[in-house]
Amino acid sequence: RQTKHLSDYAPADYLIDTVDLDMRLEPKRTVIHADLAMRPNPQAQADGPLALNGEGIELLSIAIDGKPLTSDEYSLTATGLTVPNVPTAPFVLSLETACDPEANEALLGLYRSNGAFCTQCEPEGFRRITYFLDRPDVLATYRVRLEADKETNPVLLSNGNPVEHGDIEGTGRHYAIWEDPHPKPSYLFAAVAGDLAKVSDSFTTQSGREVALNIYVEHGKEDRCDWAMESLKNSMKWDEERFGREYDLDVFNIVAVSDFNMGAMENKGLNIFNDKLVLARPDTASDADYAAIEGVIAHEYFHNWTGNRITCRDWFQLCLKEGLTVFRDQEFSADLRAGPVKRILDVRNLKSRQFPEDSGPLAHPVRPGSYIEINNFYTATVYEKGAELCRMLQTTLGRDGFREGLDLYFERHDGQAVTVEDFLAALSDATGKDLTDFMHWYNQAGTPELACSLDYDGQTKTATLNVSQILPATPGQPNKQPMPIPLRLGLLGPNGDDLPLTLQDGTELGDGLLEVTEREQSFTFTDIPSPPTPSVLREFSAPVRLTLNLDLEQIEFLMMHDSDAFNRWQAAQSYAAKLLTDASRDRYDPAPVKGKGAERLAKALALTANEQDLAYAYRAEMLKLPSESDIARELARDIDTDAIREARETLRATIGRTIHGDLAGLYEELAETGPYSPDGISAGKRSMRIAALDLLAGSGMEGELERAAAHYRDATNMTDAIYSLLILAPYDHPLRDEALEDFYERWKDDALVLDKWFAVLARSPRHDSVEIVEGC
Ligand code: BAL
Ligand code: ZN
Repeated sequence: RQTKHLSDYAPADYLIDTVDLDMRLEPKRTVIHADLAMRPNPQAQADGPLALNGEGIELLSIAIDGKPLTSDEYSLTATGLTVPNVPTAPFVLSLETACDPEANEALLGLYRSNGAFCTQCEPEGFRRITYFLDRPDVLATYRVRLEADKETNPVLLSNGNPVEHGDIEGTGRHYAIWEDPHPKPSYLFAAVAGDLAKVSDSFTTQSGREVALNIYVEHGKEDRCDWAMESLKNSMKWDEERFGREYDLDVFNIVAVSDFNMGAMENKGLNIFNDKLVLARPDTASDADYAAIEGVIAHEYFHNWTGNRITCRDWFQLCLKEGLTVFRDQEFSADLRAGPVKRILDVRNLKSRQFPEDSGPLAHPVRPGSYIEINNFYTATVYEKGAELCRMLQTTLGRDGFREGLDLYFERHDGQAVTVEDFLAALSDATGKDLTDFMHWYNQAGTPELACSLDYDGQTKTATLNVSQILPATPGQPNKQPMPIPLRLGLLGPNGDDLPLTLQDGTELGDGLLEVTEREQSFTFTDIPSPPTPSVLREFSAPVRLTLNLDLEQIEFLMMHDSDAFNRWQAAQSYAAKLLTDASRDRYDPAPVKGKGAERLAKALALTANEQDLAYAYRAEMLKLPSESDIARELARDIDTDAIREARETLRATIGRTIHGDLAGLYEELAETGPYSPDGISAGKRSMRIAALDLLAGSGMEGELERAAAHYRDATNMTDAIYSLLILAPYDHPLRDEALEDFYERWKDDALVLDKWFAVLARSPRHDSVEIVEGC
């Protein structure tokens, strides 16, 4: 395979305006007839051969404008079909091809999942269905006729709106015709056929159009679709309210299948999901599953505008749709649940998955300049860092400016395949903000380090924040340009309140937002009566590694007073991380995790946990210690995993014992009373109660393991069951064996739920996990 370069991009020589597909579905030999209305691309000099992509398919016939081509009028290879001479005027290319869905184990193109026909075409799967210009900048409208055995495939679905269906007399077969009026690239094509159950609802758009909503699942799973449906309706409403985006077809279909390479896929009007991201019932899915379903349903739905209506010119621009759509789904979940908690979870995810990618041998820019295999670029950098770039743009332009920019982007580029430059140009043109240097964020790999320090001058009553950005070398990029970094700052006065921020030139920073643009930069604030405590990178305003030397007392102060919820949580994490790294650097030293510092941390946590004004979900996050891998990352080298584990267990015990009364009180107070509800507030209460339970169990005090076991036994939902099981799993105790066995016996016939049991064992530090799995 050859390396592809962004700089080599050239428009396609030919365009395809309409696609008429007739798919005769058979498990072992599906025959597909395609009529492609083509013409030379006026943007290219198209007097050369027509070269189409194709893989793993058999060509049965080929004709141009109804005239069959002889074998010397075209040539075939393992990856495509070339026709040297085609008309210069518009023409119809007719192709008949065959493929074997049952033998298709790549799960790309047309394949079988649990007896149903299913497709996956992103990024380059359509070429396994027919010969095609399988690239995202060739947009066509599609008319699709599906034909299959009626008994085994009563459901026949494709993109767009249904226009016709009927039986084919005397054959036991039937057909359905779908039309998608919106031009789309081939990667958004989808077809599904099978014997599936349907759960239906409807949504009325802001302009009063009625949209039929359907979720198709395996028979017997209909009672697990309510949450996905509710999430879909919430997504449709939110996108109208927040971004003015309305749905544009008469029907929106979701199909859940068990064999699926990606989590889900945004095919126009026919999203296909891995069933674990659709199916949920209180006894089978945890709150985290509910939140994931909500987020992914939203993500795929939001692609309808960011990805489908406006798509990518080429696969180098993948972040254009993925980063922006992840950003949109993050904002959606933050609006529906405790916002700061969503931010905390997203940053945790970024730091644990994307930062290592960005500092390792596979580091690549959010928009790569070259690739060998595009399938390897569905990465945390493209998705999660890509979302952070959109967030920085929103922070820099302000929420209203960002919305105006997006409005212009949608208006200007609807129905087009565009680039990151087009996106930034729309944001810039709408707001007047020069975003030229922002392209560095898209083109330069690696996580910038932002080294900050604060100097206070008692004479002039000024405080100066010194910032330097260090841009580490990454493969192929030894030297880098400084990045524009939105840096949100607060300075806390002695009572913990934010001080007004006035720069030396008189500029008042109401929102504390600084724009760092140079390698080294200083910002001096006036009228600062006494040395302040700095709260830097509030809301995690840029995806950077911050270094700022604060002592434990300052960190504790932030932990108690910071008005920025993210940094307040960050302070609690930093405090615990400092104790844990001190205890596990070189060799295990219990002093830091048993001593005064640990007790102070415990007491500060108890105060926060009891703060009634804070959301339960947020208080729960405050109570959670950094994970063992967080500490390993913090230590960076000479990692002793046993020492880290021991340090963490000891700190957990110290906290559990020091604030035992508070934790036990909270645990009792939050006992579930009503029926299960997956909403953010109810989930937050459960999360808080489980966080308390975890510290109580970790205390090693009498009766606490029994409390965890009772929590498991009394659980009326999966959240309580699985988290108490997770708490019990490391202990060598009959209560743990009982709970594990009970869970297995209850769920051994439900693959999705049993996966959770395996995950509990996999996460347990005990050495007998493999034996247990082998024994079942
Ligand atoms: N486009 C691939 C699946 C997703 O990111 O939505
Ligand atoms: Zn996506």
